[in-house]
Amino acid sequence: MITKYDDVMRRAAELALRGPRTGENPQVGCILLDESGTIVAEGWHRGAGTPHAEVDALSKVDSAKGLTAVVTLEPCNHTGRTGPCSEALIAAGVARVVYSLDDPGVAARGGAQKLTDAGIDVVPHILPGVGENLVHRWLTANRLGRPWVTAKWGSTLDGRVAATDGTSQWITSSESRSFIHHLRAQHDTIAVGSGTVLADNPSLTARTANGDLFPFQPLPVVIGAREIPSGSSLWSHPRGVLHETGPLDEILARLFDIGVRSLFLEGGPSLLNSFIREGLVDEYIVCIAPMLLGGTRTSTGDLGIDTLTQARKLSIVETQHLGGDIVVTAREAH
Ligand code: AOF
Ligand code: ZN
Repeated sequence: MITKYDDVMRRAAELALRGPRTGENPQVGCILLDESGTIVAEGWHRGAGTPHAEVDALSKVDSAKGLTAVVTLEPCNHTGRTGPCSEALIAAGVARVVYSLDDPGVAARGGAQKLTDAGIDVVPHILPGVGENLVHRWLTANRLGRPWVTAKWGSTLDGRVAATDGTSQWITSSESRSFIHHLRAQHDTIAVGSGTVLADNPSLTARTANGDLFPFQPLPVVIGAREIPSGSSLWSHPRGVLHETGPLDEILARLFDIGVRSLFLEGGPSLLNSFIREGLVDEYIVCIAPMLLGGTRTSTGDLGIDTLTQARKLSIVETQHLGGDIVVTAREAH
């Protein structure tokens, strides 16, 4: 169904993207309309502890009496780090609240009911796919009680990640690598196996093409029993480094408990394999280079799958051409 709020909701979703994709809170956008449907204020959420999108938009008008608020997420109904948006909207005197996605949070939900009880006209579920898509990672992480996991690798067209002698720099194009650095900066954490730290001495920073650090750096997490050597580049990472051992699901649950909502998994192959085997990967980013290597160094090993009916079925959500490579983004359906 097409409604008169669709375009404004799309604009609200664009505003939401101005906020950080990382951290504990969802990206939310809010627009205030006057009676003629003209935009009078735009707001968005800038991350946990800062004003919510609705409060940000309300702060930009002298009076919100009679206005319509268009929000990507149902206004919250709880006092967390900030006060309830439902009450802020009621106190400001808005006439109508239009939103896309219901807030699934046990504490936060109920804003729509509170607004309705206060006599405000509430229009829910406008372009629900837009609101859902915006916070898909946040919804998944909260539902599963573990961070959203994006696994990335670069391989040849025949699925090899290194030559037989182990050489692997560089299979993918510089454009693909620069895309990967942007992706790193969109995750709370970046994980590698302890063997990879020994083999590659990675710095795990998110950098521009000329080596400058992005403003946001994900926290490096090393997983596995081997010690991080004293000479490791990770010791000079601006965020420090976390070293975790034990079952992967327990590590992820611990990370969730300290506020981690997304993890970028960079390898190596055995850690990647374990994550996939245990069904702990939500999204795959695979950079495929126009090259053939043959040999035994394949992107994944034994996934515990014996027959085709047990295959992990994914859906491709995006494909891009980057500097001669094809970059495929695929998701697990869960
Ligand atoms: C909204 N507008 O812009 C956001 C909402 O601890 P707090 O106060 O920051 O609250 C975080 C929760 O509030 C979060 O889990 C989600 O349910 C909701 N986020 N709600 O009305 C916003 N960011
Ligand atoms: Zn709120």
